Amino acid sequence: MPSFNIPRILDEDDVFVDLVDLPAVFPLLVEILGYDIQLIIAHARLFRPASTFVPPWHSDLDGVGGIDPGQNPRFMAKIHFYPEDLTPEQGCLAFIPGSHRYSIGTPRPRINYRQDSPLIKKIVPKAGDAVLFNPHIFHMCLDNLSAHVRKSLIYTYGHFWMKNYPSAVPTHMERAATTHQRKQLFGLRSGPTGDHFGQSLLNQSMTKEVDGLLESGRKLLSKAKQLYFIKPPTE
Ligand SMILES: O=C(O)CCC(=O)C(=O)O
Repeated sequence: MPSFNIPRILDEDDVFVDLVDLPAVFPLLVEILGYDIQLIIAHARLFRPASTFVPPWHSDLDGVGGIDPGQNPRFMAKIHFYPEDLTPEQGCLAFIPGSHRYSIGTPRPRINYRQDSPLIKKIVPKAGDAVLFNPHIFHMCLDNLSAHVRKSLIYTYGHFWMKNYPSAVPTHMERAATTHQRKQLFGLRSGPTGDHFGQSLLNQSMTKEVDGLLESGRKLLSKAKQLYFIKPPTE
C-alpha cells in the first residue's frame, strides 16, 4: 500500500489532542464553521514514494445528500499539518482554485495533474505548515516521485449534528476532553438539555473566550486574504 493511515492518533499521544484546538488555527475554524463546531476525523498519514492514491481532482463531499456544499462554504473544513519540509515532488497537495463553488455532482475536471497548469495550485509546505481548505474544492495529492515518505496529520471539522468518525473520539475521554471546548469537539453534549442542533460553544459560559476566538479568527482571515489574494499594486 503506498499510503497508510494511523487512525486513532488521539489515543497515541497528547500532542495530537492538543492539535485539535491549536490557538493559531482554531479561531479560523470557529470563524468558518461557527459555534457548533465538532471534530469529524483525525488521522496521521504516511505516503510512500508511489503514484497518487487518491482520485484525481475529487471533492470529499461528492456523496453528500440533502445539501449542496458548493453553495455552503461553511459546511466542513479540513487541515493537513506537515511535520517536515516537502519537496515539490514529494506528494504535495494541489487544488483547482474556485472549484469549491461548483455544485455537487459537477464532473471531475480532466486536467492532467502531471503537467503544470495555471488552473492548478500546488502547495509545497515547510515543516510546521498547516493547509486549511474546504474539502468540497477539487483537490488531490500528486505523485510522490521523491525517495522519501511524506508524513502528514489530517483533521476534518464539521458541525455538532454530523456523525463523527471513531478516529475523532478519544478512548479515554476524561484525559483528552479537559475543557468544554474539547468536550464539544469530541462529540459530548454540554448538558442533559443539550441537543444535536442546539449545541454551541456559547452555551457553555464561554462567551468571552469565544468572542476572543472570533476576533483573532477574523484578523487571521484578513491577513491571509491580504497575503494570498490581494495582489500588491504594480508600479
Ligand atoms: O494528501 C493527501 O494525503 C490526500 C489529499 C486528499 O485527497 C484529501 O485529503 O482528501
